[in-house]
Amino acid sequence: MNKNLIWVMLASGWGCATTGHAQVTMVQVNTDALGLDILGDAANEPSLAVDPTNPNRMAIGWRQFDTVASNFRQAGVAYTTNGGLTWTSSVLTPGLFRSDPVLRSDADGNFYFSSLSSATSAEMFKSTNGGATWGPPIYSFGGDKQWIAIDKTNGPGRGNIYQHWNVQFSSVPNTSFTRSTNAGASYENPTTGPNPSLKWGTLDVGPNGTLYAAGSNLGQTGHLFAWSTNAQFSGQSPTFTATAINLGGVTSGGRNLSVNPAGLLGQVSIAAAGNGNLYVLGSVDPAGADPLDVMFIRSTDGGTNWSSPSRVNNNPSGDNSYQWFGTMSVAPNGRIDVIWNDTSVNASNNFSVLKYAYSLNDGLTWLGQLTLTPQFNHLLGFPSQGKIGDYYDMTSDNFGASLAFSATFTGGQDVYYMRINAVPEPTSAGLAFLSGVLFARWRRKDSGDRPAVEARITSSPGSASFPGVSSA
Ligand SMILES: [Ca+2]
Ligand SMILES: [Ca+2]
Ligand SMILES: [Ca+2]
Repeated sequence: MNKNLIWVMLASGWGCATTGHAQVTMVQVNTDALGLDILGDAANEPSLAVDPTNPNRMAIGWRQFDTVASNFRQAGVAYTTNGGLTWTSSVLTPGLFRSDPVLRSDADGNFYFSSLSSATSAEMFKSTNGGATWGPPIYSFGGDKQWIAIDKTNGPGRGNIYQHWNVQFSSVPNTSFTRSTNAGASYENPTTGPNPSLKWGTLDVGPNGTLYAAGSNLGQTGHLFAWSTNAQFSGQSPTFTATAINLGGVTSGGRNLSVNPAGLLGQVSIAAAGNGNLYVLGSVDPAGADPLDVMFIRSTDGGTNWSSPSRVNNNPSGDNSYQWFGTMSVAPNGRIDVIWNDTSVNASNNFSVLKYAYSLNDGLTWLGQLTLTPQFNHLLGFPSQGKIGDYYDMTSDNFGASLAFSATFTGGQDVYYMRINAVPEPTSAGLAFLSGVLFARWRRKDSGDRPAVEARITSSPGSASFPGVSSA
């Protein structure tokens, strides 16, 4: 077994009716060539790209500090060809300061790596071989905090790369948006972007090619949702419409000394589901004593109307605990995955565990609430910058999720890949892959509250058996 495969665990056993289930594999990514931890470094703010044509191929980028005694950092990068069991790591443009990685794939399996090359401008790297090698940096304007999305539809915008950033930190004054319509060969002169402008947010592309964005407003007094229906058309200059949304709290800043002193407590995640639903989620400070919760809203009409905010974490409301770095991704089958760091493990809020919840009904209710890691001291191992980055990143598929996150299990800040194999509640329809067995479970129409019908498919390379359907 590879040395950096540090654990496999069952968050709870199959058959438990109340707490949900997940099988977890966790592997450290920022290691030496033997897969061993490097002492005295720091690695944080990871992002990952998954090849949709071969999900065993992934790349993760992060901020690599070779010594915690300095704020100098490079673009750490690693790739896997075996579903994350082993990773090969290096840095892009060795010796040059880089920060704020954001990685995404296009529909054909090319990877893109957005990187700040100074405080105020961004460059993009492209890999056509699953992250094994990367092309030269391509100037893409930008600024802190940039995010990217790539059109994976079969529509006119297929392959378009969109980049948005905080207008307050722009390399070109009063702009916040650019795109590439030539597969990353070049980026267009930047434009205004959403107005009002948003920050600390993310982007996604809907099934009809519409580009969506969500984030905090510039004053951090609320949140904004924005969309562009014409960014997909290369002959048109992208225009946006922006509107206020209520996420049930504000993006927090400046009051985080026990959690992430110099950093965010979370960006705003937006996801456009395959059925056209829009979901927005973030770790926000709600009214009242509770300092932070993971809050969620949805729109089923393309963003015209939004639900009331709902709280994803289910600890008692009003507890003095932080549910931070809330991150969401949606599977093609519609399952919504959410992870966050949770400080409710002690009263001082200086340790976190990684928690996981998921929804099988388009965000109406949340299952799981599973603890996926041991607790770790999130204040440990800061480089000369008092934070463990500003975000995590996750991509979902029909069987689970691939997560890139940072934690301090070794005593320093390190970046990990985690595979979360979701096992659905026995009373809910869904698919799960567990120990070589594919489980399909659904509720019989006449079964009332009794357990669901279950089918199990056991497969090995080159063969599969389907033993049929039985009542569980
Ligand atoms: Ca280390
Ligand atoms: Ca509060
Ligand atoms: Ca809370």
